Amino acid sequence: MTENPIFQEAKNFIILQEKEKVAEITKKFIEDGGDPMEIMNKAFIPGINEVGDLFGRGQLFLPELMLSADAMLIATDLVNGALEGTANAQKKGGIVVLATVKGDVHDIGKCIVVSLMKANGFEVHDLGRDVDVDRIIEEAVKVKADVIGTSALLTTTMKQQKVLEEALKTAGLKDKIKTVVGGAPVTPRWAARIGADGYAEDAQDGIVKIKEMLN
Ligand code: B12
Repeated sequence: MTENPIFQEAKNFIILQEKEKVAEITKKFIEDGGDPMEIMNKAFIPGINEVGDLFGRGQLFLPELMLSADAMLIATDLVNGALEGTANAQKKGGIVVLATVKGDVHDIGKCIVVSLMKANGFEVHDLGRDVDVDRIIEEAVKVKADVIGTSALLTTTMKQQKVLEEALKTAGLKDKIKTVVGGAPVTPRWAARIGADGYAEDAQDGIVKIKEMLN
């Protein structure tokens, strides 16, 4: 089956930093009954990943990266809004605290995870980005979280996920609260090495892993 050409078009709008066109195409796709996660996974994420590759190779610079990120945030807001509309409050998925780790402002992926988890019936406490490990643990204890999920997009900030594991052990909470780690540079090997309970490749995988942990 050939892929819907709208995905290539939407991907290009992210790369070309076309904010209005991103908004238009996303709204139209959703209004026409399209699955919001499909346009996210098939168009916007590949688009922003390509921007990241171009930036990494020095073929695109920070101001352009920031404009593409703005376009991506518009898409994410629209997709997340549509996902929240599908939330099924009857399914009880467990209590999850989510944050992007300290020193890291990348939160597009984490926000997608937040919305998809809410849509799947989880009680989500989103602490935002650049969040200290102590703050994460404090909130997890306060809300009696089953799971802490952290996102890290920089090789330098991934280490905060290890700091979290160590702090949970020191506080005697390691066997009480499960952890799941994500973010582009994070791997299953890293998760195993630091003693995290799970690794998620994307938001959907995160839901699957957390459900497995809680069963
Ligand atoms: C957009 C972007 C930005 C935006 C972020 C805007 C925002 N509000 O998030 C801006 C412009 C601010 C930015 C800044 C910087 N960035 Co930047 N950025 C990116 C870019 C292009 C895309 C990231 C993204 O949003 N991806 C899309 C989302 C959907 O994917 P994701 O985050 O991986 O999330 C998915 C999964 O990983 C998973 N997931 C993620 N987290 C979690 C958590 C849980 C619990 C679960 C279950 C799942 C899960 O689910 C998500 C959905 O499927 C990446 C390139 C890349 N390929 O990652 C570079 C990249 C991460 N940035 C990079 C750099 C260097 C920077 C800067 C240092 C640049 C600078 N010189 O200032 C600063 C750092 C600022 C800081 N202190 O954090 C480098 C990092 C290199 C490295 N080795 O660490 C990258 C890889 C680009 C590159 N190729 O060089 N950036």
